[in-house]
Amino acid sequence: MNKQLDKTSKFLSYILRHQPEAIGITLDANGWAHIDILITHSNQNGEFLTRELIEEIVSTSDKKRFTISDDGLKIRAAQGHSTKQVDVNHTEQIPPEFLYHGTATRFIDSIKQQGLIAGERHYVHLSADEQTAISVGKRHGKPVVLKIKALLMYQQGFKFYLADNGVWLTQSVPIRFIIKQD
Ligand code: HQG
Repeated sequence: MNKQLDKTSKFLSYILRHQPEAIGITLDANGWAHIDILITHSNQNGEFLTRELIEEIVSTSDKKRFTISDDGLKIRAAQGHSTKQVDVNHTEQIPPEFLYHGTATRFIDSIKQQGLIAGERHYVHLSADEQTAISVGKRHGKPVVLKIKALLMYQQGFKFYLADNGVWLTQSVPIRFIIKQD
């Protein structure tokens, strides 16, 4: 992804996940923003944005971060929200036996005490493969992959959701379901 696309993608993540009010827009309960309003308000706030730029970001995003609605009028972040404006109706799904969470070594002591917590975001993020978890963990420091007994959690009443882009979400992961990978 080139520099302009990367910068605009980060801007869209910021607006659609965390601070829509920064450019004076609101998201609906499912996280959707009207593309026309998003473009107008972005440009009014000094952030260059066009329909073409949005479409290029959506189609080239490595993690498929954004979804455009079927009618082409709206856009939302697939997952990762912290804004209280939204409560995305993610698809509830039975997870595979194991899912993976990438974190950094510096968080391990705290995770051993508390389990995995969502923190600022609405959910703990999990992936179906270890490689993705390693790259997520690297964002925070030296990566560690935690293997999560997801199916057992589900069988014990924990809910799992699959976001539009394949990221698995759950509210928290108690310590007893975490296996540390070496
Ligand atoms: C850690 C990216 C201490 C947790 C990725 C993580 C993902 C604890 C950090 C998405 C803890 C939160 C989300 C505890 C959890 N004590 N630390 N009890 N429980 N943590 O960024 O999962 O590139 O909010 O391990 O691909 O890293 O932005 O979550 O290290 O899908 O599109 O607290 O963001 O996508 O960090 O990443 P984050 P995350 P994008």
